[in-house]
Amino acid sequence: TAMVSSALSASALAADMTVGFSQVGSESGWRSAETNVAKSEAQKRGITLKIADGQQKQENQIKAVRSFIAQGVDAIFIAPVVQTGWEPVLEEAKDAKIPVFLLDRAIVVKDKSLYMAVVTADNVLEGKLIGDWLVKTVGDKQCNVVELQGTVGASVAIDRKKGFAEAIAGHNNIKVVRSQSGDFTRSKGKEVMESFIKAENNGKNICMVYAHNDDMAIGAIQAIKEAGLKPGKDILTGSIDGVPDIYKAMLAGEANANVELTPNMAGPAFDALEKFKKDGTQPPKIIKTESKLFLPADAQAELDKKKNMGY
Ligand code: GYE
Repeated sequence: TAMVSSALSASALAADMTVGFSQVGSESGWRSAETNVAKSEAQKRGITLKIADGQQKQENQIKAVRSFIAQGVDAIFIAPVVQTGWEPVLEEAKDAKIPVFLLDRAIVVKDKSLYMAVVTADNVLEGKLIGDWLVKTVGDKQCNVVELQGTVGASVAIDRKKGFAEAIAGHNNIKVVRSQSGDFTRSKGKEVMESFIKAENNGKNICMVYAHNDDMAIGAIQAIKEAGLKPGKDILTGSIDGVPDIYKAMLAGEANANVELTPNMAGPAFDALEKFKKDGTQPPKIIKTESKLFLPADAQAELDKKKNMGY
């Protein structure tokens, strides 16, 4: 009977759990897919998930976390818009003994015990994979790159910039001539790309656009077309996420390289949380998701794969 009752209480635990999720917003297709997957992963497990949309503002996210603490949730998930400024609210969660999991972006804190684990890709590697691809693709040719950065202060933007820079370092024919934030959105990506094109001889001085996410790349592709140039040919593209539209652009010959990022960040966090609640198992501090480069030849298969992934 002891075994039966402990098995019962373990499953009852998951079913009774409420998790508060402070989401960044809905700035990108990937982000919306992440939200959708979080909902279905919670439902699958019988966990009640409360989602607060931070609308890309840290102050909104901090308010949401405080409200989750006040409601006495069993755990808090945060996709932190920027990497700094989280200590005070995380101290409050710690005092309330509520475990915190970070999803898809990291934070900078002295005291690592302020969160249980972060589920994230190696974002430096993502940037490096695109940079390595470019080095191989252009060979000795001169190549001026324009870079569309993600949200200023976001760990993923900092890391993706770093990885790309590392890959092209020492290749003096490749140079980042302009770099600016497009805030991870399609509209900002397009707008900033338009200004890059104007500043670089109507785009004729640009060999490649490196975008920290696909949505900005898709905006950039639009800007390139409107300037009378051919995306994917006159100006190469490389970006990160793997949203369906980037594979469609690849199939149309308008995008060249992509690193896929799973939108399932909540699943591994729920797994770790359930284990922790059951017998106190501490998860690894970093729960790493896979990063892989995809080229146009893979685009159709990738597009098909996306059907059941929250897009
Ligand atoms: O790549 C981008 C989103 O933090 C990993 O945020 C996430 C990034 C993702 O807006 O599309």
